Amino acid sequence: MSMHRLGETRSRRTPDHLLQTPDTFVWAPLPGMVNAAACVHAAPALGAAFMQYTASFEAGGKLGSAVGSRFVFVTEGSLQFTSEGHNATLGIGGYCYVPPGLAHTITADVAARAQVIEKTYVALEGVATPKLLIASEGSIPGTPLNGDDALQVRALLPPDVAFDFAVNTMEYLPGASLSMVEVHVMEHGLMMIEGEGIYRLGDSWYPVAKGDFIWMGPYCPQWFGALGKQPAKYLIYKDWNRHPM
Ligand code: UGY
Ligand code: MN
Repeated sequence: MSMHRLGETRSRRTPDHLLQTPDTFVWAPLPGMVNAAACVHAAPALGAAFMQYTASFEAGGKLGSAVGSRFVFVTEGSLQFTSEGHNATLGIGGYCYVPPGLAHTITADVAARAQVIEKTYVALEGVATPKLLIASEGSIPGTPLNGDDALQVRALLPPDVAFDFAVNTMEYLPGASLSMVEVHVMEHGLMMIEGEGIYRLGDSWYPVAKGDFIWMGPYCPQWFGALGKQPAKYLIYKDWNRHPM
């Protein structure tokens, strides 16, 4: 590390957003983890109504049990998912939604990393809890956002009101941007998984790149424009399908 970088970081925390860059990640095992560690990016301590962490596994690593429902998206290596009657290998871009209370194990035969989202499930009267879902981002067709072919959205969970959150990927060709500054009640957890760009959060503009995490609280003004020569892509969580009252 060169001396002039000491004491500096792009990470920022304000009341309505967090930019957490990899140089500031601190790792610790969560209960039940074996040969694995978590960097917790979003949790109630931050003001978030969900939890998101990067799980880093050594070969032979394992997650502990989930708090509420769990969504896992593999970014490096591969993971083995097992529950009664189900066995699946999740490669890069592979993901699973595990309903609350479903006993399961998630293990790594090789070193791996994943984004993990956990949330206390909010039931809707007369609506059954979602079932286990295992899929891969590559099998989800992209939809242009607001008719802009340079910005493709992939909804990783089906449009079913049973799900109380959404997770999408958003892929921007270099130069593509959101067509508006969004200000909305939903909060976001966002992991940059490819490329780079500029994120506006509140009244600040941040250069961001693959590996950076962002939390946006309710009503945090937000806008992104992609830079660089490769597409920029992020994985984004939002609370969804539930009444704000
Ligand atoms: O779904 C969203 O709210 C998304 N368009 N937000 C964002 O990219 N910051
Ligand atoms: Mn948004």
